[in-house]
Amino acid sequence: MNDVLARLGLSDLNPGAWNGAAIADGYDGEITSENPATGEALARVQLATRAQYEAVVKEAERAFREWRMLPAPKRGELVRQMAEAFRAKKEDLGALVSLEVGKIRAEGQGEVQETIDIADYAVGLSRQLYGLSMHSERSSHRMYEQWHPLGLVSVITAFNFPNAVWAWNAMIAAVCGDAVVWKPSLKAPLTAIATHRACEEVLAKNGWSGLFGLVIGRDADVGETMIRDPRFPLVSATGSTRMGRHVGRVVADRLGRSLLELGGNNAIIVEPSADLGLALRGILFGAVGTAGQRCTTTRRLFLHRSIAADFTARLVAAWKQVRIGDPLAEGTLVGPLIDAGAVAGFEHAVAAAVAQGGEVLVGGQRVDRPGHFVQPTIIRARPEMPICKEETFAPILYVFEYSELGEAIAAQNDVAQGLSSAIFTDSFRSAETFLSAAGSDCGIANVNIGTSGAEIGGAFGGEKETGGGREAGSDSWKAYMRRQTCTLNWGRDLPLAQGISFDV
Ligand code: UN1
Repeated sequence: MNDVLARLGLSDLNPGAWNGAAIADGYDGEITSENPATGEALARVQLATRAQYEAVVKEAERAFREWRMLPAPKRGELVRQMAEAFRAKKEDLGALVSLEVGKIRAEGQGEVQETIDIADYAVGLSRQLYGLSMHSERSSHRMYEQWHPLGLVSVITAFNFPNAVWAWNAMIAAVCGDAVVWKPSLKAPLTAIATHRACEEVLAKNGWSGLFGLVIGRDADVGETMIRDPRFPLVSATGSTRMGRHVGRVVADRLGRSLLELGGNNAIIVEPSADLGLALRGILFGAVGTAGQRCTTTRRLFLHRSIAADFTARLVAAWKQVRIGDPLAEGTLVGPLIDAGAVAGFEHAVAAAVAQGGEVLVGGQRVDRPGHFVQPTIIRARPEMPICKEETFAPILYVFEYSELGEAIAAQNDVAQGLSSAIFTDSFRSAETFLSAAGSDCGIANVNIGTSGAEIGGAFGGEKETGGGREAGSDSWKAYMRRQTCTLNWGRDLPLAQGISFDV
């Protein structure tokens, strides 16, 4: 077994249900986690049964009843220790992310750094869960609102951020006083177990357990049970729009809350005034980074007609230099896609683009080596082509020309998704137009920065089919708490609001 896995406490065969310790009571088949760069098996995981799911949730309920009464800054102290644990394990955990989902070393390490950042952020937040106080219209009355822990939070994550997206939710939920049950992607179960264990060591050292449950199981079984389970007032799900639409419906039907972070179809507009060197770097990281498998990946590029030909040639030259290969090797910029299905999705999209009138300028092929590698691809296209309106989780960039900024913004917005967007310009007027209410309709809008790689301090998420949820920084914490409006009468009368008199 790989040393990294062993150091993180993983075995050849790992249980799939955890709440503190593993819950060893049968299993429902097993899966093998493979390295997408080589196709080699890393380790196996036993899938959780419904009985194990039940045990994990029961334990989370028990933990919640105590955790919610621990003062928030004390909860923050445990999260501070978790941040320290992630710092100590950053190298190994980042390497495991690279091994399991194929991120290059810098991005695997960067993902764990994102977890450390949100944990640090949550520590400070634990002293800032502020409610407002209002002036009552009644004399000798005081009115204010307070935020209480919400309860059990279910977190469903995708393969592409197998560590940080859980942390966005769990670190915030923990300081808010909630217990969390995590259902990770079956494509990244080992990272989930290692992440869970890092936090559990901290909890155990402090005499706590049960706060973070982990259930690795099938969508149709454990996943369905979880989203229907009324013990979860909040379901936070990251993944495809198709998945989110289903989760949203099911949770809405029981009047639960869902926090959805779904597909993106992110665009960059490049104006003639832009610093084109800067734009090139932003587009390269956005379109090629993580092999095009971020929800913030740049998928569409609008180039002003006056710069399109020259700038496209520069892009193509840069794309040709990108080193594809072993994600952990020095100098690699592009690792593999997650699996054979993703490669088929890439090939389908390239074929569809060509059939719809697109022209492949560079890339377009799978790479002939073991693992699931494809070439970063640029396709000259028209924004209205149906394939350009879809999110394909692969490094394909569709390039368009435009004449007027208004036309580019309208076309950028003319897709179902609304996650991230950017403009490269040195024109103050263009930047402000892009950021105005009539500008980008996305949850994230950047100027002279690409679409991906957001910091945790801002609220992360998007509009339309992206699902409307906001995670990570700003006031996203409010989704994990329940608001209570309290009015106190310290007088000797009972005046009624709205001046109503109601006496016998
Ligand atoms: C995702 O792809 O689901 O902004 C999250 C970014 C990262 C998070 C991406 N900080 O690209």
